Amino acid sequence: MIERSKTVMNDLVAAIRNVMLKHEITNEELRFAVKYLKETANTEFELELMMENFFEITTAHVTNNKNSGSASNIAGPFFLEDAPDIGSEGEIKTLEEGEHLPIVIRGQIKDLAGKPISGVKLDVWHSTPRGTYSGVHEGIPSEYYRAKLTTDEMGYYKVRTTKPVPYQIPDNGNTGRLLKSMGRHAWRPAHVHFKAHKPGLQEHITQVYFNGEDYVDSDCCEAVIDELVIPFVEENGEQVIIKNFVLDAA
Ligand code: MBD
Ligand code: FE
Repeated sequence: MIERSKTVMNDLVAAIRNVMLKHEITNEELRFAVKYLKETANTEFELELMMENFFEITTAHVTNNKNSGSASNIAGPFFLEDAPDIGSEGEIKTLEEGEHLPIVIRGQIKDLAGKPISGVKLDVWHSTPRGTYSGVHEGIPSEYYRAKLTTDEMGYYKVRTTKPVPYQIPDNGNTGRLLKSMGRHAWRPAHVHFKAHKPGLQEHITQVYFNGEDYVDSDCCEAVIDELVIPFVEENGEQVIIKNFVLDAA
């Protein structure tokens, strides 16, 4: 731990000092930054959001550089334990009100040797058709828009739900304001989150994005990875996203 800190923190301080010198940061600007960070930390969820927005994708890239399975991606702030268990195939509870497009997400989970893996617990969660998250934002109980699947004996899973929409990070908070001051917007493209785990395998956190949609090329979290941008295919009149997984060993 101390060795790690010696290496990393000395580098980090040096990197920040280089930026300060390059841009001739004044003491007033340093004080402003400290005040901004303090305010961020004193606002519930805001420091977490800021760090996830700017740096979580980098830890995903570190993981992906070491692994040979499918690409990991950021978790974001809205995973909840204890989503409804629906077996290998089922429906996510959705609210039928308003505009919503029914979709199917299905796929197969294999190990690095190409062998299907049964009994993988696969959490799936995503926004409502209004761009909010259940159990987090007002008015949607947590058993909606989330489910825990378990792959069948051939590693398959299949879930019916509604299509999520782009998500806007609160633009009146310190993360949204910082993004704006950087000339960037606070939107994420529509996405579906996944977390796969089974003893003996690495826990795998990822997302999928939809081919050709808004903000896929300008995600405020810069988290879109080509491999995770998936086209809809039509199967029996249904709009289907096929997301397969290859999981690395623990
Ligand atoms: C989200 O839904 C999300 O996925 C991330 C990474 C950040 C904020 C909201
Ligand atoms: Fe999200």
